[in-house]
Amino acid sequence: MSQGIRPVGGCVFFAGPPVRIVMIGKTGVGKSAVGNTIVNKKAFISLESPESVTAHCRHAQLEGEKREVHVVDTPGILDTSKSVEVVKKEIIKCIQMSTPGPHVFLLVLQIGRFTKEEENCVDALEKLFGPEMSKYMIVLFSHGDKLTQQGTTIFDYLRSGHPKLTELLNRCGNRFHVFNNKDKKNRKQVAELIKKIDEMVAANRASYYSDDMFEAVDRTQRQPDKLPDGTEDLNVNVLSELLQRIIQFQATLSATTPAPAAVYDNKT
Ligand SMILES: Nc1nc2c(ncn2[C@@H]2O[C@H](COP(=O)(O)OP(=O)(O)OP(=O)(O)O)[C@@H](O)[C@H]2O)c(=O)[nH]1
Ligand SMILES: [Mg+2]
Repeated sequence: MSQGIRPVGGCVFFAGPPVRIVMIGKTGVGKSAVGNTIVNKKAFISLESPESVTAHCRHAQLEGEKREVHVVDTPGILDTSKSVEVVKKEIIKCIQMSTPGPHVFLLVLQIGRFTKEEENCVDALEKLFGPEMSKYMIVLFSHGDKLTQQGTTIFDYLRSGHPKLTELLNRCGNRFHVFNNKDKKNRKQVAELIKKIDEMVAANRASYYSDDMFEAVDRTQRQPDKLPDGTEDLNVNVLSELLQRIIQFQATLSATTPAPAAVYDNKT
């Protein structure tokens, strides 16, 4: 076997540089479960609940592997019910926990569920994190077991799916992956995800995601004791830029897609 490659749980897990993953998605889609599957332990609380389970960003790391894989779990910021203040605090924490910047944003969608907010979420997320963000996004479908139960494939699901879902995938460079978070022993699904992340990172010239605001927040937030709130040292301009971005982000999420233009009969 070549150096740096070794079998894990019956599959091949590639050694390589550290990878930082940030999970994004609506409440209840399975973000924390995806994080647990990646780090191979119960690092994040994952529960069936109509309420938000994850209230604050958390970090966990894959252990016992040659490769450093960091995961940042976030609350459901795609829910428009979250206040600007809550989103602000969590975005600051998320930036700090993924410093100097994430290699990938995993946009978690649940098989069988696609909401209005999710339709607009790439545009919205670009307003929040910056226009380059979609180059660093991979769509991660949770509940892959539903496909197996229905005897169908992800390709059938996407073909027969909402046109807006196809559009969303296009915006993310058609990068997607499926997880069955109930199949804990399946490390192959994780190895395949890491491979897709590596391919995307290579296409992004080995860089991680950052932008001016990200860097500004990161610079002032390096000290771990700043975690609980973390806004006190932020430059007023950076804070006001962040607030503006969150307002635009939420407005885009809740915007309804314009109906096709009405056809007027001008014969009268
Ligand atoms: N069958 C099945 N259930 C899943 C899968 N992924 C997640 N779930 C379940 O979905 C429910 C919600 O999962 P969470 O991980 O808590 O979802 P979340 O997105 O972190 O939710 P919030 O923290 O509230 O935003 C839990 O009961 C999970 O067990 C999956 O792949 N298959
Ligand atoms: Mg959660």
